[in-house]
Amino acid sequence: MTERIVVVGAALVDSGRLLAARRSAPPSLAGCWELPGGKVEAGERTEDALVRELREELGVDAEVLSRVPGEWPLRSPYVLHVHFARLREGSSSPAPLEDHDDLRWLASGEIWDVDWLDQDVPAVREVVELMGVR
Ligand code: 9L3
Ligand code: MG
Repeated sequence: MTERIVVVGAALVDSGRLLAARRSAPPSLAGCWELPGGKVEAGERTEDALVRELREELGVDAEVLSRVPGEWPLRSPYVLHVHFARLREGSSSPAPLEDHDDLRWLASGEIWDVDWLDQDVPAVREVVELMGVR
C-alpha cells in the first residue's frame, strides 16, 4: 500500500474573515478556490510545512493555531489536513505570489460565494462550524 502524504491547508482568519485563494494551476484545478497550503515534505512537521507554504505562496508570516479535526481525501496518496492560522504582527498582507491568481477575505455570509474545490468543501464546512463558536 502506498503511504499517505499529508497536504496541509490553512484556515487563515483575520477579523472574522476567512482567506480563500483561487488556484491558477494545474489546469484541472485552475479557477477554483482553496484553503492555501501544500504538501508536507519528508521529515517536516505539518505546522512548519504550513508556515513555509504560506510564506512561499502568499508572502506572509503566519502563526499556526489549532488543527481542524478531520482528514479529507485528495487524489491518492494525498490527504488534506487543515489548521487555523493567523498573520503575525508585522506580516505583509497576503499576495498571490505562486499557484494563485486571486485572493478573497470572506466574511461569514460570503463563505459560499466562491467556487471551492470539491475536495475542500467538507473541510471548509468544518472550518465555518468552528469559526461560529469562536
Ligand atoms: N489541494 C487541495 N486542497 C488544498 C490544497 C492546499 C491542496 N486546500 C490538492 C491540490 C493538489 C495537491 O493537493 O492536487 C497538492 O497541493 P499543492 O502542493 O499543489 O498546493
Ligand atoms: Mg499549494
